[in-house]
Amino acid sequence: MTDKPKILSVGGMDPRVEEALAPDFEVLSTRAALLDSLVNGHGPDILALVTRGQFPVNAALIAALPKLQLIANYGVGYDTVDCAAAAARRVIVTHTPDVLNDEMADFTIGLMLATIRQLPQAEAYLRSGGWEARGMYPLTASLRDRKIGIAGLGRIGQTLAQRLQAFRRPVAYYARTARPHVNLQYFASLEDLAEAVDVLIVLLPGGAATRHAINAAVLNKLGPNGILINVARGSVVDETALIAALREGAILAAGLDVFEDEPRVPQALRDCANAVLTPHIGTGTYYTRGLMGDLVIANIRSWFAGQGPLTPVPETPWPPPALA
Ligand code: 8YV
Repeated sequence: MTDKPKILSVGGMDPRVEEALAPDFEVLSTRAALLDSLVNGHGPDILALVTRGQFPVNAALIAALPKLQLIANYGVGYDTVDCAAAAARRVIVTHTPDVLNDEMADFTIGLMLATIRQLPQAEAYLRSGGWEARGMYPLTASLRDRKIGIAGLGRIGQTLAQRLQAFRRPVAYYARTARPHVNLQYFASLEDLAEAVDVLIVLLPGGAATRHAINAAVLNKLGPNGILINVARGSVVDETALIAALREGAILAAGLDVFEDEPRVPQALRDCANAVLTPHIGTGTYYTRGLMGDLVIANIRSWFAGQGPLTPVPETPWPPPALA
């Protein structure tokens, strides 16, 4: 027995986070398969939960933890956490904003250039002996004659937009409302943005409100010369429509770091030679995952020191609104 506060860790948390918490907390670590037995055994004692978004923290799980006070999400996107259920119980949800903006902006530019210039395909050509056997790699598309659109101009989108200035290409954006201090062309509709640009970079948050926001109509507007880059959430893009668009040439190419049913990526998408596919590695560096882990730990420590959360999500503000 221990009197340390109990924390439930779901979905393969960064071990560094669990190790850092271990001296002061009893960390019950689980993957989905063991969750039921852990919740049955410890549910009434669990005060906090850490998650990295690979397993849903839904209303049923929140209900099974009657003393839950805090859900600390290791990631800026928290679409797998049912924030409405948390808010109804006055459970605070935290995430890891800002510390990953630079990494995500760097990665997005890398994926965009790799997709436009076909870097993975060209490398595979060399490795397989194609250069010697068949000669120079075919010419590719260029960023030089393209206009770039950003769908979603939050923290990462704004950091990316700053980086893109160095590329001396026009940049436009879509957001639900125009950002007052942003000096970029604004579109109030995704279809209109897609029609106006040649590269469409998706940075919209996941969740019900944005599910399949990038659909066949948007892809058709992007057009046969268009390139789609998605580093946000797989749910934002209608993957079936995207596969059809890639196959039929309705768009030119796609660079994808996120997928609808991770880690499962449809064979039909893997078969698309005009897609560059990476396994959700946008923030996946020692440096940035370290900063994200530090922020998860700092939120938990601050909370249990009675000082409130450091980075709560807007749906569970701190201090909480007065009860009606
Ligand atoms: C993941 C992410 O959280 O921050 C986000 O929203 O998608 C990523 O950083 C990361 O893969 C940890 O699982």
